[in-house]
Amino acid sequence: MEIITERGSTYEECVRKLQDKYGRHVEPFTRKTIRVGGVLGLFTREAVEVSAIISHGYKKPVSQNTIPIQKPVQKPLDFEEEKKKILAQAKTDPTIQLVLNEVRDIKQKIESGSGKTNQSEDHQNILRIADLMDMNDFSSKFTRRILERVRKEFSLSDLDNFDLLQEKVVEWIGEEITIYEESGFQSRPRILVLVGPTGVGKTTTIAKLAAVYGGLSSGAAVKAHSVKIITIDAYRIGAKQQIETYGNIMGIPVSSVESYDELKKTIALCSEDVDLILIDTIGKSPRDSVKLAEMKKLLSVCGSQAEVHLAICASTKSSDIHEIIQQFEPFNYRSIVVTKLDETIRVGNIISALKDKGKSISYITDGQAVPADIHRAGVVRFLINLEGFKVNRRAIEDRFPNKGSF
Ligand SMILES: Nc1nc2c(ncn2[C@@H]2O[C@H](COP(=O)(O)OP(=O)(O)OP(=O)(O)O)[C@@H](O)[C@H]2O)c(=O)[nH]1
Ligand SMILES: [Mg+2]
Repeated sequence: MEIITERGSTYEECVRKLQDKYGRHVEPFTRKTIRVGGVLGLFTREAVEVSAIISHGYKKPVSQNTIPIQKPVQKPLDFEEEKKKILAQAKTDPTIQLVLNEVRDIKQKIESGSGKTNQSEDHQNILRIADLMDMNDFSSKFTRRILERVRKEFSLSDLDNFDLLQEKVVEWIGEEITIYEESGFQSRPRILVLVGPTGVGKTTTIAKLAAVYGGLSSGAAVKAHSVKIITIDAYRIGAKQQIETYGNIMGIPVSSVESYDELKKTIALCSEDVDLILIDTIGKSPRDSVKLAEMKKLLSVCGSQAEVHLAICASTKSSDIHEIIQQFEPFNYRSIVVTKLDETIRVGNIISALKDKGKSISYITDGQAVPADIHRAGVVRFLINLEGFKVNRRAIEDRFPNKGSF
């Protein structure tokens, strides 16, 4: 007696195959459902495996005289061939490529320990730091980098000193923040354009900048310049009035333009007597690529000298920040204005995303008051906002001196 197994798409197919091979000497006795084919466990199919007993009386048919009866036998499953087909398809099919990339990412994450830490091996204080980073919404990639640095640069005895450890970590987080180097008023007029998604505070920020650079802000140690505001947001009800109201109160001229030619003419007309032109734009969804392209075309009149800044709200979730950064890339923006910092207590998401994308921060805004609630970006401001970390303010101020605040 011999036990053999046969695989096929259905139970009937397996039995037919067995009978073709062994005739009446075969007796199926178990069946089970299995999964076959696929790549990395994906795209597998269900199949059946049947085990059967071959009785003693079975002899291999060797006669050359017998003419085998040609039955319409289904081609047996060739699993190797199936696998090759799927792999070949995977190379050209974008959906399969996407899934495979995600599987690779997940695999990498699992292999590298999810970004947090290896719970069983790490020092207690490293785990505490990992939790604090998590609490502040830092990305797992960012946290992993900081923890690797801790493991590399801290001896076991130093790790016991939690105050020292957190002080260093705060400093290292600060090193990951890039502050925009303002070029100032070298070219005249300086043209500063603010783009960004809807409702992030662009118009309010333009008004704040106008007041600060126009010398209207009492606390700001900034020389008074002659400023002009141009808005290309002429279509939306209320948008024009909003910026004109600010302009009227501050005594700063505001022009509203609708086309490339109008913008060109307006810039040319005021170029002689204005130090700074601030351009407010229409809030755009990062998904609306057609409208973004139209606006880009209109703004191209400002030339490559124009400083474009992208406004992003501090509480935007990480995946959206990545999308915004990417979709506004065609504007060649130089830096990011982080708005509404007052509306969130967690800044890890924005710090991580900007580090990932290699972007600097130019200004931050932290309230609705014009012009009080705008500041030149500084590392310290982000660090003192960190939740749960004991921050030695004097030490970080020494380490990251402010380059002329307002
Ligand atoms: N809390 C807080 N609110 C702000 C800040 N900046 C602006 N705002 C408020 O956010 C709202 C939208 O501000 P806008 O300046 O109109 O935003 P916008 O980006 O120009 O909007 P759109 O032109 O519609 O795209 C207003 O109520 C502002 O007062 C800030 O830093 N903190
Ligand atoms: Mg606006």
